[in-house]
Amino acid sequence: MSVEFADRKKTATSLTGRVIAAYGRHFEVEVARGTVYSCVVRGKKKGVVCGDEVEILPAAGDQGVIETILPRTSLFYRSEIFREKLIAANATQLIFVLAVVPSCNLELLDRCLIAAESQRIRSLILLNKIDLIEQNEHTQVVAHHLMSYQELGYPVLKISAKTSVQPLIPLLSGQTSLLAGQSGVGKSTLLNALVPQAQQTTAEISNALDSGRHTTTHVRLFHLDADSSIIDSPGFQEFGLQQLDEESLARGFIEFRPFLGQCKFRDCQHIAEPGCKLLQAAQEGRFNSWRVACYHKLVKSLKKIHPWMEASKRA
Ligand SMILES: Nc1nc2c(ncn2[C@@H]2O[C@H](COP(=O)(O)OP(=O)(O)OP(=O)(O)O)[C@@H](O)[C@H]2O)c(=O)[nH]1
Ligand SMILES: [Mg+2]
Ligand SMILES: [Zn+2]
Repeated sequence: MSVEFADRKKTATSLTGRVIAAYGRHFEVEVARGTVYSCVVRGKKKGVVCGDEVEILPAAGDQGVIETILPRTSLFYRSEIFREKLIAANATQLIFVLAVVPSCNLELLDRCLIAAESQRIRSLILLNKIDLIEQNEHTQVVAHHLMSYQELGYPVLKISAKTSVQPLIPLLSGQTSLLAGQSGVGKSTLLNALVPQAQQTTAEISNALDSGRHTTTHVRLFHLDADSSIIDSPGFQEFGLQQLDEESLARGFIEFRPFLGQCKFRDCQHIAEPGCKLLQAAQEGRFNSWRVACYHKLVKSLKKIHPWMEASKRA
């Protein structure tokens, strides 16, 4: 995605900072550790997101105006047909959090891994609330299933945020990590255990609905040390990938990559085409069948979006 209004000239009085919180049209921008400006964006332009490096023009007191978004190294976002939701910029690592309760949605996991791959963000899978696993047979199956992701190269960690986050700490060093996942899986609880002064609000899940209560409503970044930070984000129930074309979608499945570009037809979608090397590899049992099924479901769900639709999503 292009960075908007990056053409503005830097003025002598402008400051460079990082967006540490995004509240709709208001943003907190940290220009030095502990020095935070409350900012709006100049004009009607939008698209500023937590984690963005920006140039601001200070105004009265601790107020400021965001003038420029500096180039991003990554942008993690989801996109449904009529709506795009930017989540965080410049994250280097996605921590996809699942939990014993509420029940895991594994399609969300695949979708988030694909979105992260498309932005060259590395991913870590974290199964939380492991203290409850004895009571839950379904998650015992899921935990076993997650080991296949470890074989693909994604680290899988099983922890209890309520007991100890110690195993997670070495994996955060030098990274800007983004906590993402369904509501109620314990993202903010993990955050509070890692950054006790954060005091993010957490809430009991609804057992009746088997879901969280959407407690976190805004994206916010916290420092772990001089080189590492971590971002808490609101839980989601769905994760659209309309921003991706068929090729990026296939590349999002890392195990498919060695077979891409070798099919008989250059525009092969790997559904039922003759001479498809990916389908041949699938038939030879080289992939997990549910990943192939997930790819087919996603590629068929991609809708052709007209340019006017794309523009209206961001207006
Ligand atoms: N038993 C147990 N409960 C946990 C653990 N981690 C979190 N919880 C509980 O799970 C509930 C939801 O936790 P939150 O941290 O609010 O979940 P969240 O992912 O931030 O949810 P949203 O902000 O809605 O996206 C709270 O009642 C937590 O106390 C854990 O490791 N074990
Ligand atoms: Mg939360
Ligand atoms: Zn093919």
